Amino acid sequence: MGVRRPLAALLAAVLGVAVSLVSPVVAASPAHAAPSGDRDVIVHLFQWRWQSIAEECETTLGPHGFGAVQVSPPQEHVVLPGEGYPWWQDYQPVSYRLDQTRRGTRADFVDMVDTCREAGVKIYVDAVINHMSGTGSVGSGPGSAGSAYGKYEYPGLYQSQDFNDCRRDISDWNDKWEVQYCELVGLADLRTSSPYVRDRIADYLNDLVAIGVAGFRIDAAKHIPEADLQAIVSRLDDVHPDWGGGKPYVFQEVIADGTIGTGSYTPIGDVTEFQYHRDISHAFADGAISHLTGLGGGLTPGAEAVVFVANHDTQRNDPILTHTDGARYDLAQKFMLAHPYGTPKVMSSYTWSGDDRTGPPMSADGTTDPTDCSAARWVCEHRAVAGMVSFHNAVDGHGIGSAVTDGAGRLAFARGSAGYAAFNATDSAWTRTFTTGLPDGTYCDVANGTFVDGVCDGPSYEVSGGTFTATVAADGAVALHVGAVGECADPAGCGAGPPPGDGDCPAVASRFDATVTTWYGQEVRVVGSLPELGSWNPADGLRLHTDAAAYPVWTGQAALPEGARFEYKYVKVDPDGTVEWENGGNRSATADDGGGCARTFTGSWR
Ligand code: LM2
Ligand code: CA
Repeated sequence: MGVRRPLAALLAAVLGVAVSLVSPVVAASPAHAAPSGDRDVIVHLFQWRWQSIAEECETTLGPHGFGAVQVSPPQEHVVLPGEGYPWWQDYQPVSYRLDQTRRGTRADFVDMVDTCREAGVKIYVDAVINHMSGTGSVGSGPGSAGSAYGKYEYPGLYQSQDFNDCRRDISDWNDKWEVQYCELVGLADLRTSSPYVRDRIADYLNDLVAIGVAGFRIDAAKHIPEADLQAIVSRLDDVHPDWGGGKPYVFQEVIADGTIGTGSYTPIGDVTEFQYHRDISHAFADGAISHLTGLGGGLTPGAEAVVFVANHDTQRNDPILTHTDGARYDLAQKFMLAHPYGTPKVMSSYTWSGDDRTGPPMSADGTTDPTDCSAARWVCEHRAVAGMVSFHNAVDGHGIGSAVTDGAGRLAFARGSAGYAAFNATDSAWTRTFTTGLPDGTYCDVANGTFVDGVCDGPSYEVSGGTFTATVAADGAVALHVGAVGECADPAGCGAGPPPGDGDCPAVASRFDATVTTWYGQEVRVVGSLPELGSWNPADGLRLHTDAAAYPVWTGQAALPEGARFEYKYVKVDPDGTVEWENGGNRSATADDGGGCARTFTGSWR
C-alpha cells in the first residue's frame, strides 16, 4: 500500500539506531514534568467520538483510576471521501476551529471535557502544530467545519509566508535541518520561527486550556525546531484549578534516531520512548521476558518518558505486538502497568482488514459512529487491563524487588510491600509459591478482575506469612496490591477457577447462531480471519445448518484458539456457488470462554 510508505520509512529509519545527541536547548524551566503520584495512566481512545469518551470517563475510566485520555485531534480537518474518509484526515488541519469534526461539535467537546473532569479524568489533546494539510487526493476545501483552504492558504489564519521555504518532502533523514524545515509526507510545514505563527498555535492551545484541557501530545514534535516548540509551550496558560492550576502537561512525539534524540526535547516536556515500545513488544512476542525487571535501563529517564506497547502508527506501519495478538498483547499492556518505568499509555483500537487507511466505524458521510465495545470493530482493549490501573496507582513510589523467573517466558516481582505481580508469556500454566512483601490477607487479583468501591469481581488469593500459591494461566498474569483487599463479591462468578480468556481451555467450542432468511437451496456460512473460518475464503467458511424448527436461525460450531481476536461476516451461498456477503463492516469478536470452554456468537443478517 502506497500510503504505508512514508511512515514505514520513517520508522525503518530509526530501527536499531541508538538514542543520541543531547543538543543544547535554550534553558527553560521544566514546568511540564510528568504528573506524579496516582492517576497518571493515559489511555488513547483512538478515533472515539467526544460523546463516547464522556460516557467512558463516567462509566469506566474514572472508577478504575485512569488519569487521562489522549483524544484524536479536535481541530477542523480535511475531508477525503475519495479515500474512504481515512483516519489520518485528522493529521491535516485546515483551521483551529473545533466546530465540527468527524467526532462531533465544539459543544460535544466541551461537554466531554467537563464530564471527564467531574469523573477525575484529564483530557490530553493530540496537537497537530507542525503542519497543515497536504495535497493528497483533495488539495482544497471545504474542511470538516466548512472552511475553504488550499495547501499554504488557510483564509483568516495562514498564508504562504507562514510556511517554511523548503517546500518539498524530507528526503535526507540524517539532515536535521531537512527534518525540521522540509515537509513530512508532503504536509505544508509551518514557519514556527515566526512570532505570528507561534501566537496562532498558542491561541489554539489556550482555547483548549480554557475549555479545561489538561495537556497535549505534540504530534511530530521532532519536526519542530526545539526553540520554536519551547517558545510555543511558554505561551501556554495555566490549567483548570482541579488539575492543580500549573502549566499543561506536555508530551512530545519524538521518534529518536541518530540525528535527533529525545534529549533535545526533554527540557520542554516529556517525550515518547519508542525504544521501550520495541523492547517490551519483542520480549512479549518472543516469550522472552525474564530480563524485563530492567526494562527502560539506558533509555530516556523514566520520569520524562511516555511508554506504550503499540500506538496508532506502529500498529499499522510496523506491528510487533498488537490487538490482533489477543491475550499475549493484553499481557504486555498489563506488564507495562505493573512496571515502574515511564508514564504508561494504554492503546484502545478499532480493527481493519486490508487497507490500513480504513477509518473507524462510520456513517456514509464519514462521521464516526458512537463507540460500542460489544459491537463489531471496536476492540476496547483498555477495558481488559482496567484492574491493572489500580495496581499501577497503588504501588507508585515502590521499586521492584523479590523477582523470580524461569529464565525465559515467566517473571514475577514485588513492588515493595505494596504489590506483587506474576506474568506468564508462555503457552503453559505456571504454578508456584510466590514470596511477597504483602501483609497477610485476602487479595483481589486485579490482573483478572477489577476492584472498585470495595467490590472485587475477579479471583482472590490468600497471602499468609507473606506467601501465596497461584497457577498463572498461559498468557496470563496474577496481580495483588494493598489497595484491593477483599474476596470476590460473587464467588459463583469469579472465585471458581481461572477467569475467561486466560488459557485454561485447549480450545473454545464456538457456536455461531445466525438469523438469516434464505430461499430454498441457499446455504449460510461464517467467513472470517481465522483458518477455522476459511481465512476470508467463502469456499472454506464454516457451514451453518438449520431445520424447520430452528429456521431462520442457522447454527454451526468451530474450535477456536482461546483468546484469539477475529473478524467475520455471514455469507449466503447459492447452489451455483454465487456468494452474497452481508452489508456493513466486519463483525469482530474474541474467542474467550464464558465458562466451560464454550462460547456462542449470535447475530442477524445485515
Ligand atoms: C504523526 N506523528 O508525527 C502521526 O502520529 C501520524 O499518524 C501522521 O501521519 C503524521 N505524524 C502527520 O501528522 C498520518 C498518516 C499519513 C498521512 C498523514 C496526513 O500516517 O499516512 O499522510 O497522517 O494525513 C497522508 C497520505 C500521504 C500523503 C499525505 C499528505 O498517507 O501519502 O503524502 O497524507 O497528503 C503525500
Ligand atoms: Ca517543521
